[in-house]
Amino acid sequence: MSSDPIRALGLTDDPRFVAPEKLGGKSAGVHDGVAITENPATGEVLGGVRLDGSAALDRAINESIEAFKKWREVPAPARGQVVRAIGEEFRRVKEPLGELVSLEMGKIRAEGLGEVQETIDIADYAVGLSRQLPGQVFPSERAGHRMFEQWLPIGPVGVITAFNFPNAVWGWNAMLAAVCGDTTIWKPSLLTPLVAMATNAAAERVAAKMGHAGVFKLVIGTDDAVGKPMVADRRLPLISATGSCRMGRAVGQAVAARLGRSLLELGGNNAVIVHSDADQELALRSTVFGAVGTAGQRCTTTRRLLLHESIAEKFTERLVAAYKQVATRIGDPLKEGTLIGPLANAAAVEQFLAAVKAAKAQGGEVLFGGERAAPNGLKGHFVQPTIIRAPRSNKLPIAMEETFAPILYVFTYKDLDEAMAMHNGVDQGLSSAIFTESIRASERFLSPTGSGSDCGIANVNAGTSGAEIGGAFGGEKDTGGGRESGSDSWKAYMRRQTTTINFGGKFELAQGIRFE
Ligand code: UN1
Repeated sequence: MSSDPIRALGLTDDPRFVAPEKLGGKSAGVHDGVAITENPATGEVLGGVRLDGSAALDRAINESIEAFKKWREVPAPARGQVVRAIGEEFRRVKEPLGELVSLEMGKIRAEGLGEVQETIDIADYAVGLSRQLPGQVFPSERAGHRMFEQWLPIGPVGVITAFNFPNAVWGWNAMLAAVCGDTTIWKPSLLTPLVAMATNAAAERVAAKMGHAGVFKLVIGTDDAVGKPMVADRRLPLISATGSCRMGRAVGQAVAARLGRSLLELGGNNAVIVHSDADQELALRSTVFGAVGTAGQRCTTTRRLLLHESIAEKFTERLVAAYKQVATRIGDPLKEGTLIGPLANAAAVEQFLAAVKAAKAQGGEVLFGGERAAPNGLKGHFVQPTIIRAPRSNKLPIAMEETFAPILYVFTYKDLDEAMAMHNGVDQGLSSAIFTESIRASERFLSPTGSGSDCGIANVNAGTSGAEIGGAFGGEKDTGGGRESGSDSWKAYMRRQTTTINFGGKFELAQGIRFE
């Protein structure tokens, strides 16, 4: 680590920050209105953050509305220049911020830096978008009429994010919202408040310097004190939430009850199909990264592996050999050479162990891992990357669930119809991949009839995780249907207005109606 990122990012000067020595020896969690955050690799307390309550939320919403009224008056390309400067600021702090992501969340350094890069990328994307935000023009059926649509700022946006991408998922939302003319109010995970503070401060510092204070607000609090009232608040026309299906169901219902709009990016249960004719080396490397990268804590993590029966045995052997290699590289995420960091907290380890136990009880066979790990005696929340082979019947109910840990369930199929049925036979629909050299298998997977992959993301010869920002990101079914990041995801942050102008001056009705 180059330096102490908490200090380098100025967090020790933030009035909300409580130094570790002032926490009276308490461990991670919420105590007396303070969220204590730890390094999941060592269990060492990093500091505390004083929590906001519902009154602070209310104040933040009022201030955000005031900021919104001014921000929407700024021409979109000028808003883009502010986002451009924010992107530059993230370039400047990329190293300490990426290291803080590793320190507080536990992903390895390369991925921590990669996450900040994802925010920089979306900022760049948003700058270009600030000169577009294009509406369409339609031919009017009435003489002397012109019809078109325009996209307008929608208002302050509530953003709820998970611990696993504590910087970039805010970036996807906040950078697009900003060029769209919206302000954001961010409620981050209480497992990663320091990353949130540093991230929001970087954006707000730049915006304020350019005369636009208040565009980026951060409210750190519990679900009860902040999350629930935020979601229910009619002053926030859009709530964008990332997290578990359970959380999303609650958010979606609460927002729908007030007829608000929600953008949900929820759990995945992503599968890789390796067909008989696959490039096995490519499939292997992509599967290992997809399954053990970020210690299995991405919503895009590969959780199920569907192998054609003709290659299943050999491929599984190679996979186990690869896991043996990567398992020697579990450790401190900030240390050079580490490939697998810790899980988020003790509860995540318990969930991992419970899933392994359930899999065994259901006839699953642990081919590798399945236990806690303690690399170099580190006291953090480490587990072994784990491969579990489903029984011959392919019935393994635990594999229908998303366990946020590096467990890969392996199944075998006879033909592509069976593979597709297994592939689509889960509740979630985020990301998917097939490895094949055949155009038939690939087209079966991507079939334009919709009978192929039922996910929001479907890749051929590329794994399930690690999407670029340029495409729309999100999924179907219990994944929630939302799309963030690239393509036309920006439309979620604006309201559409269909406009007809009668420039001919004659009274004329559509559908040929006469009303004389
Ligand atoms: C998430 O896990 O919530 O595609 C986001 C990926 C990353 C984003 C993951 N670009 O794996």
